[in-house]
Amino acid sequence: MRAILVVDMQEDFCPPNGSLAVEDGREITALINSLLPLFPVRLATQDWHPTDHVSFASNHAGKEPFVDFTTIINPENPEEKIETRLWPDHCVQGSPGAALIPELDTSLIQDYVKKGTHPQCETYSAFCSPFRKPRGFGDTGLARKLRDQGVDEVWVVGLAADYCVQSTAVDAAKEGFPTFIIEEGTKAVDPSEWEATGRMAVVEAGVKVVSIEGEEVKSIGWKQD
Ligand code: VGL
Ligand code: ZN
Repeated sequence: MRAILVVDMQEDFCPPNGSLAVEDGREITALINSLLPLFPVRLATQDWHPTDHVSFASNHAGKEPFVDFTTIINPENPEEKIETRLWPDHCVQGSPGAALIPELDTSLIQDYVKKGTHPQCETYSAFCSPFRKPRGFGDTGLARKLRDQGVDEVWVVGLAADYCVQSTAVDAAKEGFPTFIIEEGTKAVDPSEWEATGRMAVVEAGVKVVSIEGEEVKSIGWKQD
């Protein structure tokens, strides 16, 4: 059974008002809506942060969003530390910026996954935190949810290509699902970096990055009109 994960199509990631707007982020929505009916399992994710979230530059005196980093520590193993980028406040739980954009056809979405809810942990992936020693802190239950529904193939679209789409797709592949990203169904925070390194990292993890015009999408029944 095929699943589509629509990642973080939220106001804060979209122009014109998003605090962390991805250029042209809204423009992929029509394509996503047209893809949804091709998948029996259709889930949407939401970045869903408390106000004291560790990824907000505003919670670190003297630090700037986009350029500065902070260190997060695995609550289950203080020796594991990860440097993570700081952002403007975004996707605060229950705020207008955390809402899914109204253009997304949510009548076709069956279930929602919220991530980034732990104040001290950045979580780009819709599966779990980036900690690996041990792996699994902040498990959202997504892998289990997919398996319980008999999913055996995962397709990922949404925002942003170089952060949550990338991490979600890599984790889906690590969970053992054949995994695809549809290139035209995503946009990057930093498109040049995505071209230069992100796409390759994803492919190295076993994810197939495919074009809407390619054979793979044709084979699941998509027809251009
Ligand atoms: C994301 C930056 C911070 C994303 C989430 O959805 O790609 N990016 N939080
Ligand atoms: Zn976030």
